[in-house]
Amino acid sequence: MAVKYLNEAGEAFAFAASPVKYERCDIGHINDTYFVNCGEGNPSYLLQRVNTSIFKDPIKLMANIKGVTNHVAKKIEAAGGDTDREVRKIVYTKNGDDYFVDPDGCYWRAYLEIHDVVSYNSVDNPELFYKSAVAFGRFFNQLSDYPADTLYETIPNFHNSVSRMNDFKAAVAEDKMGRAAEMKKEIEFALSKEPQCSYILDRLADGRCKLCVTHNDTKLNNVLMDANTGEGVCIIDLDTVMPGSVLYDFGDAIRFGASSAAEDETDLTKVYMDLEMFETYVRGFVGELHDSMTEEEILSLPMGAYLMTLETGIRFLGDYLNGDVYFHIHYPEHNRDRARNQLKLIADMDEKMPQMIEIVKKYL
Ligand code: GN1
Ligand code: MG
Repeated sequence: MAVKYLNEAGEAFAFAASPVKYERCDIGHINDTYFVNCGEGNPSYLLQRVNTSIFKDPIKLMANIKGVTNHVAKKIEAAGGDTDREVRKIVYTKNGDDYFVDPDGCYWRAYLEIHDVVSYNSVDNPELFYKSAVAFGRFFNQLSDYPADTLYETIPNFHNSVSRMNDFKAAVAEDKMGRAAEMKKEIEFALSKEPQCSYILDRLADGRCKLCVTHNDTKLNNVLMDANTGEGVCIIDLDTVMPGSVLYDFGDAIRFGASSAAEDETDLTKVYMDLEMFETYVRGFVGELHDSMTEEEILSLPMGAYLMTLETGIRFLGDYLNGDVYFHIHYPEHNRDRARNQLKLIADMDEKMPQMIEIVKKYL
């Protein structure tokens, strides 16, 4: 069922023509997203209702996105690229605003849709995964001179694994839905990883790792790839661009794309860290960023992958315990299954950590 005021929102934006069809996109876990068709011969668009229980200040959120996309567009222009294709292009309302507020107070925004691209929820082709690593590395480079202090923190402590663990412990203690007993084994396993949680924060605090502008949500499906050549075209989902560590961006990409299975695969025998994919990503990512990364950052890449997986695992599990209030779910036990999947990946990385470290050493 379409969300309320979808049509009103569609009419509010300065599209080339009135929308003729809306199609819901079910990939993201947070916002409500629609593809907007404006009829034969017209561009198509993406219309999103922002989840303001998560992004509390949508005006500042859009200010971030405007700043970041303008900055990236200048880099693309300077390189002779296509700014309609290689960066998200904000579409303004007929009043010239970058968002529309519906009568219920919900915030909507729109982007120009990009054609002849695909995005993947999983890949088994190392070459494609390599290209996604190059694309995220390039994006990171494009933002390396972005004034980080002008960025609003859209979700405070987003990749602070220590505070994520504390939130998880609170969810376990509260056990709002009475689901903790069923998840006892998983909860104990997750809690046993608490000592590792400060690994990145410790290194940011003493300067072994640097604070940079990062994307913070580098899932494979957040890079649009050319449908013919497979080259990375555009990095999307800029809601969490904030100061962070390169380990966050590397780590999140690995937990999603170097896993042998989808994030919600329930047959856990199919879920493991694919070391060939891991190395492929290291090659692409470090290849782009070698000059801007410290030796400690390169050596810490495996722990980046480990902590981003742990974080996502305890966020899914915490949300299951809290009654599924954060992530969109497609069936009642979806968060439980996602959590089990991420924790299986952690258990596998516990075994493969020595090999992961050997791999990154080759790229120092
Ligand atoms: C959410 O909405 P989406 O799918 O881009 C989440 C990420 C998680 C991811 C897990 C703002 O991202 O942090 O890693 O789900 N985004 C937010 O798939 O919480
Ligand atoms: Mg997102």
